[in-house]
Amino acid sequence: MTSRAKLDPPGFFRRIPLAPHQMTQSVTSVKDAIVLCHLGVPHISDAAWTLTIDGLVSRPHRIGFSDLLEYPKHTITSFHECAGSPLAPAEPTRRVCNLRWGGARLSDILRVCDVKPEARFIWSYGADHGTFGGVTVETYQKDLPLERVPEDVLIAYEMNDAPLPLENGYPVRLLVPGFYGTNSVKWLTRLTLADRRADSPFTTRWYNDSEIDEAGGAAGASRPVWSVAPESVIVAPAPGATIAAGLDHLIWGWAWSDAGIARVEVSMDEGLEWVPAALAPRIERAWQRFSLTWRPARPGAIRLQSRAYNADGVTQPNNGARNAIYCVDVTVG
Ligand SMILES: Nc1nc2c(c(=O)[nH]1)N[C@H]1C(S)=C(S)[C@@H](COP(=O)(O)O)O[C@H]1N2
Ligand SMILES: [Mo]
Repeated sequence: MTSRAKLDPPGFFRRIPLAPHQMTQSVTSVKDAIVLCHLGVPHISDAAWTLTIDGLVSRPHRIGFSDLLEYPKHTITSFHECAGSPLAPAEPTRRVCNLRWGGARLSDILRVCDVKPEARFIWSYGADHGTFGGVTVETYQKDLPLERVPEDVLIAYEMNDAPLPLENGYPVRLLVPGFYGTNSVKWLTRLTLADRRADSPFTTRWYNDSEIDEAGGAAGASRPVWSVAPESVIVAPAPGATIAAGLDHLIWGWAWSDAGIARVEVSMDEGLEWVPAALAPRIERAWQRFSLTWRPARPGAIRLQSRAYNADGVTQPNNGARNAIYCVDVTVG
């Protein structure tokens, strides 16, 4: 970019169209997808867009949109989850959707650049600029471990088989499936190979979780907000629903994590007893449907909860974390 992209609208902007009980579609429609912009929405045409790849590479590159289309196109269905506000990182927000992404594989592009052996991270830069949280930046910048790239990182130009909407990164964004949305830099203009993490406020000051030691205190170390931890939401019944005692009801929802989900349990008694739910297999990196038939015996107020486990047995905490157990209060009438 020789000149800075115009922002319209400028400044922080988000749209979260669906609450969990409205997430009834397996693949979320584009109009219902989450939108999160820290600095505003830059307008760049595909003709003007370029991507510079530099840093620890033997052959730095600059490619245009038509060059990008020359690479084989890959599609992947993946959940897409915002980590929540970096100013309130432990607050659960359930800003999530599940989309079909299309683009070139970053590994195919990097092969041409000949990455040097000492490279360990990729720094990614967006065309947006401005002020967030009282800090003014020239670009939205993130990083990711290089070892993650061969798996399925995309330089994406499609969402649900159509060009990316402007707000979601048109014409081109990074997509790191399995990582929190914050890492998938929109309006991508530059990738720099490096031997250390980036020192942007979005990689140092924000989007790092404090490690908790065994006594429950902060251990001083921090962990980048990269890999998505196990999480689940109940779609039905909806909060506040009144359901009939003595009849069968379907409790169902979605579960996801970076490594997929191995099992989901549901509680109907404030967590005293946890009942295993049926769980659909993971397809690509999509969220997984869980369901359970429940016949409430007596009238009264009931709290339903779901908790998902990955294959290593890691599950959701009761509270105090962005992936805390989700609860739905219903009335059995
Ligand atoms: N350039 C740029 N990329 C960005 C952001 C941003 O503000 N600027 N927001 C990030 C955050 S916090 C999230 S959750 C996702 C949201 O992507 P979406 O708006 O397409 O849903 O984009 C990420 N990529
Ligand atoms: Mo986010």
